[in-house]
Amino acid sequence: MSRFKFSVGPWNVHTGADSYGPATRNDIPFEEKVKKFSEMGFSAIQFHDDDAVPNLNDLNEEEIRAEARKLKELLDKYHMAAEFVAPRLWMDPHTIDGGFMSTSKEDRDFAMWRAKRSIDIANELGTDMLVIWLAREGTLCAESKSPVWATRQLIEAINEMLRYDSKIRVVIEPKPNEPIDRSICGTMGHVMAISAATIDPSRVGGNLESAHAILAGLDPSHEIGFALAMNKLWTVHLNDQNGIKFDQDKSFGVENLRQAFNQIKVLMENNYGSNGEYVGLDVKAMRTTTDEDSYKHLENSLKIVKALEDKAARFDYDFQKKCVENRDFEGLEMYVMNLLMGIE
Ligand code: 3MF
Ligand code: MG
Ligand code: MG
Repeated sequence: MSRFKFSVGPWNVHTGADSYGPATRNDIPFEEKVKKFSEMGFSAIQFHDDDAVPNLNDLNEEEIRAEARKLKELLDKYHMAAEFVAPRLWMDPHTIDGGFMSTSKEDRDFAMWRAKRSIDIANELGTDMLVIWLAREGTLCAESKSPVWATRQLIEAINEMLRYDSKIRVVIEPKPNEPIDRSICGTMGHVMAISAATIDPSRVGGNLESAHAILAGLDPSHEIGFALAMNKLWTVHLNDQNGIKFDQDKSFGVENLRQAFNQIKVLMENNYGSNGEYVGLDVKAMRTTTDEDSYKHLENSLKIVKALEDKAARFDYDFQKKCVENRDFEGLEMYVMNLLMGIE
């Protein structure tokens, strides 16, 4: 049993297509995924706007709300909540050079239209969380836009979302690069600064993804801790990543076990989840994974989270205190290795 409630996005179960090759698995219908997620013990689903309402660009505002209401009925049928809605701003021809900080006014208006529709969908699905992953917000060519202007554009865009809906909470998912070269908002520190600069910092927080922290050269457990210290860790995307390269979204803990342990430990020490927060997974199956194993990476990640919860629950804080008093960090480190690996 876990102390956490878990959430997952439908994109976690995917066909295996990547930039270099086509699908290696069959597509699974959305309702089948929801049913399976609920059987696996997830309590909430994360949505992109067009996961929730496909083809929303072709619909008017009322039609979009009506489609979202139908989705809510489907979620209710499986006793699943919606955790958040995120505008998928990186796929559209309007956003090839970014959305909120595109140099084209028409593209910026399009991005804001999608953000507002995402808020409408969130309202219909019964969640107050809008996640923004700023995929293409930054520069491909360093001289193509001023980073000062781009940063202020982002703040103003968030202000407009906050003004549009007095209850919505904007949750930024920072990432230093990919697909954009130089991101404007790469770490939790950036998220806190952006939050503080908006008209309502109490409604702007963060979503820490383990892989994104590693891509920034940081330890995800410290990024989590930093956001927790600011009371701004409103969701997480647990996964793993082998060093600073393309975003891999590996199963949680399979590359960096000690960092994974420390992520769970810091979440537990700070009672993460006590205000209704979910532990979200953002993991991808490998290209070689078969159709039958389409959900294996999620099952594995859940098992690893739970195993690390057990390890963290056994962490001996008295021993740690003694080690710290004596500055015996060699001893403390080996204690952790023993806890994780059974070696003394
Ligand atoms: C990319 C991501 C995204 C976001 C998702 C929700 C596909 O690196 O992590 O997952 O998490 O779009 O904002
Ligand atoms: Mg990612
Ligand atoms: Mg993510």
